Amino acid sequence: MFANNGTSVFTSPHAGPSLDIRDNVSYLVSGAVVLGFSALQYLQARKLNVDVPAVGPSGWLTSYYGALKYIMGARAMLQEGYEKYKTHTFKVPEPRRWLVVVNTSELIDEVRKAPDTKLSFLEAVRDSIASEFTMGRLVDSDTYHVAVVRTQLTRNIAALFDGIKEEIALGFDEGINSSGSAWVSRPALSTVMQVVGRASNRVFVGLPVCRDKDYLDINVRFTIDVIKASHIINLFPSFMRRPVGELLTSVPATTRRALKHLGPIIEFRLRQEEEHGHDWPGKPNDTLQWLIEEAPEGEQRTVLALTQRVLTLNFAAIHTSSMSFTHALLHLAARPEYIAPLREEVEHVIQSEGWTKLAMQKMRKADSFLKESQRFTGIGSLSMSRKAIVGITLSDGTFLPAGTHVACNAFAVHNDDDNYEDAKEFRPFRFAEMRDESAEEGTKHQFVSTSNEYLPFGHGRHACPGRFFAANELKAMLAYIVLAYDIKLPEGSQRPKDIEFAQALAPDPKAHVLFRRRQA
Ligand code: HEM
Ligand SMILES: *[C@@H]1O[C@H](CO)[C@@H](O)[C@H](O)[C@H]1NC(C)=O
Ligand SMILES: *[C@@H]1O[C@H](CO)[C@@H](O)[C@H](O)[C@H]1NC(C)=O
Ligand SMILES: CC(=O)N[C@H]1CO[C@H](CO)[C@@H](O)[C@@H]1O
Repeated sequence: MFANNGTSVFTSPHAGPSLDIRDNVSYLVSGAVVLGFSALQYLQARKLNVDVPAVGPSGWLTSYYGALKYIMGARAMLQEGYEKYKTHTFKVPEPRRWLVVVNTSELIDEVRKAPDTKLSFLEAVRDSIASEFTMGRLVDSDTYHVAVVRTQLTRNIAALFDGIKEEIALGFDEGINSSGSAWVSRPALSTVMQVVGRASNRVFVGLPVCRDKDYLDINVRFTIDVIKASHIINLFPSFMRRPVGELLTSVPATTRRALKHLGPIIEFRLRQEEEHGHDWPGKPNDTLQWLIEEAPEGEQRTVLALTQRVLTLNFAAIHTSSMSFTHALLHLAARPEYIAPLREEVEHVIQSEGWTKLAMQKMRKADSFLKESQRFTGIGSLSMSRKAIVGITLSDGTFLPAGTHVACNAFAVHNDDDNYEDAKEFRPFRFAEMRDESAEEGTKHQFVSTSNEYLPFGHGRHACPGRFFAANELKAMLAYIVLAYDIKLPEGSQRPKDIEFAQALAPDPKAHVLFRRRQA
């Protein structure tokens, strides 16, 4: 049906002035075809039903109204399910499918412990972001970067800390760009995103590219490209997804832009290794280098594969860390009484330890502040999304047919008074207080520790491998801000309402914070 018009259905957006009636007709025809296909996809996906109570309307058609409600207010529906079906598993209507949500601690354990051959992390990712076509086949088929983040990156945080700190200080100073004692108003999220982008890429790819505006812009954009692309790709049946991904999304163009920056660097490093062997002189200490060294021989050791893998790391790191930090920054600006105790701790620790990883470890109040912020306003209301590969029966008797998506009710678990005293209150130092109780509690309530009651980084086998890096980076950011700046919200305003979109909870991207060089 596309044949008579060749590829012009796809390429005509770039064809410029030659747009004519025929193009318009082909737009209409292809639009109708897409609609037809996507309607089929949607209706079929909903046919896979799980026999547990539903939150919201559960009729085959009315559940689509439920899905709309879910997109605009997932937290309320997740809380409703949590309260209504105390010990039960329940389901909520995502636009494309029913999502089964488990509540009890035992069931969270079951999800955490289930092998990937039964409840698959990767298959859930594939269904949500179409990774084969967005991250690329090479990254999708071999996720060795996860091990590189877990081991090499985590082990080298101390060695790389000076660079991280330098990037954070320069990033904030340039982004805030205040002079004298004047307050300046800056958009919180985009200011933070620049800092996170620079600091993360200092350890991903090093200087000077980690400061390149275009390179940073590409990496910030890539995440958005991928999410948008996945919505488009997922409208189509499997056999059309590759061409759709290539022709109708901006992922290929963004990847090409990234290749311009990383291509020459990767080529140089591959050549050095060929000529001088494994320990070539001047070999950098960064994630790209570890990725090169760990890459299986063959197509993974190519410029394209390595570039796509660096983009994938940025996908996992930048928006997550930036949104998490912005949530915390807005909490702090709204509650200036917590600036003094944080400052006192940071000054004290830096005085004895300098700007080091060890110092970050000793900043318990800062650690607690960031942890509480993620408990109170995590960036996702769900955690540990998995897809059942085979039919499995949970210990509460729930049968999940093969293909079912299941997740844990992070938001509700975090807001349960049984799990946290006065759970509905933001108490920034609650974890520091718990840690002071005993040595065991001391490790249990660190920012990076996960549990059935603390799910922002997931829990178990797939718990975020980047969280050790993220915790150090975010703490250094918080420490730098309180040491170098005074902050507050614009006069007379409150912490802007967070933005909910399905399970995502983002700080308002328009929210501004006022900064000035620290006065006292
Ligand atoms: C505050 C910032 C971050 C948050 C809230 C976060 C959260 C998460 C969550 C919830 C998961 C899925 C866990 C599961 O389903 O069990 C995950 C996985 C992952 N994260 Fe993070 N993350 C953050 C920062 C980072 C950073 C900085 C990196 C890289 C340096 C990173 C790399 C990854 C990777 C590679 C995975 C996939 C793990 C796997 O395939 O097993 N994340 N993250
Ligand atoms: C890289 O870091 C390790 C420690 O993690 C250190 O031993 C090594 O000397 C560093 N190499 C370079 C080139 O800085
Ligand atoms: C920083 O502020 C000064 C004036 O206060 C302005 O001239 C300059 O363009 C700003 N720099 C950036 C990068 O925005
Ligand atoms: C809010 C709520 O009722 N949560 C329940 C989730 O399931 C556990 C285990 O059955 C209950 O103890 C919680 O009360």
